[in-house]
Amino acid sequence: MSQAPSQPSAQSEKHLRIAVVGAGLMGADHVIRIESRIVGASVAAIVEPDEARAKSALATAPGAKWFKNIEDAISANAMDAVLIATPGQFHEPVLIPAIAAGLPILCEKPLAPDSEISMRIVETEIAGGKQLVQVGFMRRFDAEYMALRELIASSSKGELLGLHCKHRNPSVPDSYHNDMLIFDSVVHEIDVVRFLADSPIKSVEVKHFKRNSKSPEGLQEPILVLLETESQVLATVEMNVSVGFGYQVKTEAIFESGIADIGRVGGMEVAYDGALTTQEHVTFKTRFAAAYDSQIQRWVNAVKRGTIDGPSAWDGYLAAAAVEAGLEAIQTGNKVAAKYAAKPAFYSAS
Ligand code: ISE
Repeated sequence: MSQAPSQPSAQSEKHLRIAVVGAGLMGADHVIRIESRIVGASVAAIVEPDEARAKSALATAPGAKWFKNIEDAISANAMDAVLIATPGQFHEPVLIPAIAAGLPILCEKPLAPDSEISMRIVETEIAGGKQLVQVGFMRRFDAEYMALRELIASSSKGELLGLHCKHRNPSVPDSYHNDMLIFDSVVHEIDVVRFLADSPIKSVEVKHFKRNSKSPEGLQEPILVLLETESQVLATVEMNVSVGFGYQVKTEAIFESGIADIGRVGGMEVAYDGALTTQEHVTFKTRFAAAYDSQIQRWVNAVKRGTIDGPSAWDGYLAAAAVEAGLEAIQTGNKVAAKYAAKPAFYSAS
């Protein structure tokens, strides 16, 4: 019997009006992304107290209105969903009113600076009775990370034994300090190692390589971070933020009967004058551009279905709790066990 083609629901046809909160480096990039590459959504509001930043973002989103704070944007009913792209310490004051208003939210990593604030966000979401928050751990949307996750889950090369992660930035601003190595940068590995190994981070230990004299004053790096999962997978993380030459994120997975390598991306290869050169990324904005696109498109589609499609507020809490262990580890030199609250039943399906 032939079936009539299924009609797109009114929900899926709906155009999503997004408020982007924070028009700094990441927020400005997301505004351009939503306006030029995301289907079914546009930027309806820029929430940014700084006028110069707001104006420059508005120039790339002509249909958007400018608000200085989230409360004004909510009162004006300016959006259907919120993308928070401010630094982590400014997330809670935006998340709480947005959750209270029942708005779906994509919140850039980290969810919050520590586990206590993250737990408050989790509790607010639970009190509202609906999962509204997705955390922007974009690596989970990178095609190679996804393929590696599938390879690990298939057990086709045997059990996963360990991971070697390399996270290199060309440089960091003078405002970047030692703790940021953990809560701003290694937090990505904290989430993605748990995602790949499908097991929570059990402990964190930090060692220092010989200091790079090119690092900003006071910054003790590169560092070697050892993450051990509850399933006993050991991950080594080289966190190196003054490499100068480019931006690299690579992972090698060690299996019982094989090795897999991801992140050997690069641009055009040129053979010339006795040398083979490949263009390297210099920023996460290009290295993970496709992952950001996919993350936001899938989030937009999920919001229209009334759900999320990616790491939850609970994943954000778990990362914050492991970051705390990492901060103690970098400050004391000890191996520190991560402490987690019990998972609320509210998140049991995710
Ligand atoms: C930055 O905040 C990011 O999230 C980047 O992905 C990371 O590579 C960088 O180290 C962080 O500072």
